[in-house]
Amino acid sequence: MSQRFTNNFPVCSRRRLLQLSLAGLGITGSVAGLQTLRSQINSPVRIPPIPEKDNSWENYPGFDPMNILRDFDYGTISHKNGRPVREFQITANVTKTQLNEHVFFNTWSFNHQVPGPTLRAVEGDRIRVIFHNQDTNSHSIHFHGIHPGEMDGIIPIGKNKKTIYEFDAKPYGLHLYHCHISPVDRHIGKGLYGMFIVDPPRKRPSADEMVLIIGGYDTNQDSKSNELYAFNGLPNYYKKHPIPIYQNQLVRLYILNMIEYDAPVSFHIHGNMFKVYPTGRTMKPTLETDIITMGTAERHILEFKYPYPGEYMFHPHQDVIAEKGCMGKFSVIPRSK
Ligand SMILES: [Cu+2]
Repeated sequence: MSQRFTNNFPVCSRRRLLQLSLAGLGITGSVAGLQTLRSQINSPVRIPPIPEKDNSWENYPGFDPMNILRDFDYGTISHKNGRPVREFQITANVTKTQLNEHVFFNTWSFNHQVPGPTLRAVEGDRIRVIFHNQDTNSHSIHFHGIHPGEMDGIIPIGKNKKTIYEFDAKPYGLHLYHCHISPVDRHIGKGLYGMFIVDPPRKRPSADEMVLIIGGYDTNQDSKSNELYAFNGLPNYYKKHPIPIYQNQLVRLYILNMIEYDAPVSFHIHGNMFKVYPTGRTMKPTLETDIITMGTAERHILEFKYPYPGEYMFHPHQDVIAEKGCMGKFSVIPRSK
């Protein structure tokens, strides 16, 4: 069984607490301030309850973007030569997917979901991905990051064939994986992509962590444009089912653009600003803004806290794309609840 976590918990030394208290609060020798800081850092991340879905077409059996949002697959862990080996099982399949009230689409999917599972490791871990192609078309898994050429995942894996991709997780940052079989636009556009997070050796601070992958669907299959767009697989899902987050709690958003055919798209949140860690390759933000633009396969870590309760949209500012399904909302819940 894979080990899965929905949040993380802080590990913080006394020295680090003192550094934070001095740098973050401007408190020198204040016992009360240090106690407050200690309670803030030591309080575990709270994940708000997910509201029940109504009895609509969305109960069609399939993947649920609300589950994909905070689901991290850490693999099955063993040890070899004193370091962790994380083994992941990934299949490629055809999954009949209901995109909205009227449109069914045969997605090509990793583990029967679009996007595929979010794979997660720590820099330096050994990664072993056992890939089983259960589709009739050939597929592969190509990872971004640093690895040897023979593990680059560009060789077609045929129907009912298996292969193993094995490499070291590096460098730390936010990466991705996708099928790399020609025509790649079709294989990605039908859903064969996912996120690959390599955590830095020194953990990032505790936060409500979540994944959003922007995708497009070429439902008329003309290989020219997309007719529908989505965050985490289903158009307009988070518009109808806002993502609950807590007021003043740090959100760490891993965002990736996987839209084919269109020019780069932006990501914008309402009522707030976010800090940007480009490609997740920095420990300090390089920018604070409320909109960022990404080409296909470009990705960033964004961090923010909402100071006021309420509902806030997020979407690309290419508004045609937003209106064709790439629209969502955060529901900011007062911390007292
Ligand atoms: Cu493919």
